[in-house]
Amino acid sequence: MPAYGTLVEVAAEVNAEVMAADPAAAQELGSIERVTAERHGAIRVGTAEELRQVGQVFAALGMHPVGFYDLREAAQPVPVVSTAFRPVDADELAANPFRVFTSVLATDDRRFFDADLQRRLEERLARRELFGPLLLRLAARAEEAGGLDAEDADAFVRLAVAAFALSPEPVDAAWYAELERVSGVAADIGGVGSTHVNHLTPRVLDIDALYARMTARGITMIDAIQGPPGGGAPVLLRQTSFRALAEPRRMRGTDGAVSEGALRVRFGEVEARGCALTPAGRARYDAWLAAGGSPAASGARWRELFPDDAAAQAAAGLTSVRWVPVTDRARDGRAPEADLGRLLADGWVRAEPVVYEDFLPASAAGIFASNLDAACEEGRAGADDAPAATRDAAWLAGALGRDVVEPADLYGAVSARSAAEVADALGLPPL
Ligand code: OOG
Ligand code: NI
Repeated sequence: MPAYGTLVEVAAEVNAEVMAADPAAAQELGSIERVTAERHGAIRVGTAEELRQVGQVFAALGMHPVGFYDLREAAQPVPVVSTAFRPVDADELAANPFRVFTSVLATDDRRFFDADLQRRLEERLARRELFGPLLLRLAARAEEAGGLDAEDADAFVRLAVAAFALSPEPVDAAWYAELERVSGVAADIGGVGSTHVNHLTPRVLDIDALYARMTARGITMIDAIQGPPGGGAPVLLRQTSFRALAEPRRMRGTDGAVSEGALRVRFGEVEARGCALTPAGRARYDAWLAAGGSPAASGARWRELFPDDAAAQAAAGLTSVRWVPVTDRARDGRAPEADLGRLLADGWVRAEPVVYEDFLPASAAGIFASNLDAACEEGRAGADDAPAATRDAAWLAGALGRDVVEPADLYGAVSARSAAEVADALGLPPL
């Protein structure tokens, strides 16, 4: 993919420099080995059935659907709802730090598709096969048995890789163009016969430095870094990307003739991860966003909401942390009090940040939008806003045939478990 090599190279360069400056600080949110290996990809599918199948493929790899993101509600609406497949356990994530942001097309969104287009789109989607029967059988067996023998594992990986690769099959040019007129995302999903990984994001320890360096190398990045502003102890997730570049693609004309064309469907993205937030912290972030918060515009307002310092963020109950008893606390004749804020202030416990492992709907919509021609995503001229069938977290779980994990529950459980261990260690009642 054009410019991908540069992105990975610059990310490695920045990470090496941040490590050299202060290895302990650089690794507060994960070992350099993990951060270097870490990637997230993204795919898009067209139907509930395709979503169920993709859930099966990822289940074979210990990756579970976490989170529900409704990008139809974004400031720049995109006709998809999404989840992310990832390991759930902290240990498994450390060993296998991979996620796949997965979106399914909302073919019933009347702002984009009229009834006739919806019908033709759904007919085409129903006819195609993204994942063959052997791949799905191997995936189901891997999930059930917790693995496959070497030969089957090789076959599984080979078939899965092929299912997510950009297809050499010619694209029906007229159909693609018709969809593209209402939504570039719809064209990318329903205008072709297969799915593909559209980006594969490395993790970087200083995203501002990366942004500047990519620009200096002549690669045009999107206007802004998405997510919270930089500076201070990092929270949640900051992301930026460069626009999809044209790649050669065979196109089939209405006369059946195949010619060389080009499509822009794969782009480069990079991310920096920070500390997860408690529900109270997340409410602050969402309110900041809703009030028009953007990294460029409202640094000052941000600083009122989020203290710069990680300990102050934790003491204010904004960040999800793992509470750890301090074993070498100097004796001062005082007894520990049964309150986490006091224990932190009095030096009985430390607060270790819990890495935010998920995504942000507004940022995701921003990444989607930055990769579409503005004219594409306007939807259908004169479209009414007839309510679409409900596509909420329950719909997603039903389509997948699997529970969708709520990210906040995972972060809350880590904090609660560590608080219980602290209470135990210090001989205190439950905290
Ligand atoms: C997914 C865009 C969102 C992220 O990291 O939030 C995304 C897509 O374009 O399919 O990748
Ligand atoms: Ni992404």
